Amino acid sequence: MTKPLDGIKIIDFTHVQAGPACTQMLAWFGADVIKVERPGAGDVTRSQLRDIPNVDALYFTMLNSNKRSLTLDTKKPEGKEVLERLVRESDVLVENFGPGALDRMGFSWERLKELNPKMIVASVKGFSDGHHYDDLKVYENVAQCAGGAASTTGFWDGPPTISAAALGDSNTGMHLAIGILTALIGRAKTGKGQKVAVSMQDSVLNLCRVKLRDQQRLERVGYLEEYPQYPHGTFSDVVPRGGNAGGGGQPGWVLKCKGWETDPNAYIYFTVQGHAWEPICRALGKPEWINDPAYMTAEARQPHIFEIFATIEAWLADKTKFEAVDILRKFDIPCAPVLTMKELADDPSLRASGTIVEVPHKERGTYLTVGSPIKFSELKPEVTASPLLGEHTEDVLAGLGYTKQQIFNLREVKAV
Ligand code: CAO
Repeated sequence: MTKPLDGIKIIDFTHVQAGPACTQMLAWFGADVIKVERPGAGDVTRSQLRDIPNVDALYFTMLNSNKRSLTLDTKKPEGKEVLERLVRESDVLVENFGPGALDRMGFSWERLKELNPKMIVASVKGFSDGHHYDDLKVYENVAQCAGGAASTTGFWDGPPTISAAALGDSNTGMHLAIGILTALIGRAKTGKGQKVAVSMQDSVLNLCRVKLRDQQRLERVGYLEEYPQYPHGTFSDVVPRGGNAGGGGQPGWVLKCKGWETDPNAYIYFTVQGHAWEPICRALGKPEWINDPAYMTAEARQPHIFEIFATIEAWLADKTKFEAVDILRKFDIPCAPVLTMKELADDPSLRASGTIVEVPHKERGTYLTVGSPIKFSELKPEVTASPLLGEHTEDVLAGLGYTKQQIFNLREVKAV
């Protein structure tokens, strides 16, 4: 089956998570992604958090599937020459080095454009160009703090809190993938490449859009009625942390189910959707609330919202999270069990849809990973193993026209 990105050659100069998540997705969709790694070491995640000695760590294998690996020392003249040849033949170069590293290597945007005017050069940095922090190196949690996620996550009486979801890393990679695909479509019209840049701060902030909404509402009216601080608590002049509040027009909370005393994940998320009030009352055995003026409108309910949640928790006390959702779904109530990584890994629906996949690997045996979350009618992305360090060096060099002797010479000077 031909894939939409067949024929697109990508130089994957990425490491850790933000860049690799982007190029992995493009590889699933058919691009030839050549991961360029430093000889002898490679991407640092190959050896970070290893669970098997001397074997590529899951951190690496789960972010670099479907790629080829070329080892290349791009600080050596011989390595630079290889990279130049590769640039001339490729469509996209993706990088997420620290600020200025690519320029110091001799591959500025101007130089890359000179080598290949059709080249799309895509970068992830912590902060956008010209930002007063644009010299900073950035990791996930730094970005979550700089992008507004941390100040708005957690409970009001606790410190700013980091999300486990990779809002700074993989999220930025996804933004970059959209940028690259847009630039490819643009190039098909103009014949010209371009520079695509995404900062981690901007990508986090983009997902915190609703919190900037709330900041402006707060400044205008002085309170936010969907936050637990309303109506009894106090608001300052900044968006507070709202615990597990719904955050939109529908109040919601994480509620205890049977077994919560011993199982830290025996919870469901319950949403009190306005138009589902009647079914909620029926499901809870509280028909008297349906037409009670103290409960019948969203506005009337807000001052009692924690009393309502306590009533729901009393109803949940003899039901597991799965039993509860099975009852509530019949009443069309938006809710879900709080699922653990173990439950997700074993979920038959996720296995069947290809969202959780088992991948055979030359050295690890089989490992689990998250497959494409994007589903197509005409494409079923297949996930293949991440490459071993330098596994495709000879192939790639031969494809660039290097003879066996030249490859030997490159090895001798440790350029590959
Ligand atoms: N051959 C020769 N040199 C290479 C090379 C290769 N194949 N690949 C990388 N290098 C060199 C770079 O040129 C750079 O050299 P100089 O600093 O001497 O110019 C050096 O390796 C270090 O690169 P780096 O700054 O990217 O690496 P780091 O470990 O110090 O920092 C990180 C890591 C992630 C903090 C930084 O890359 C960064 O801020 N990236 C942008 C933001 C980002 O993507 N962060 C998310 C990472 S996922 O959590």
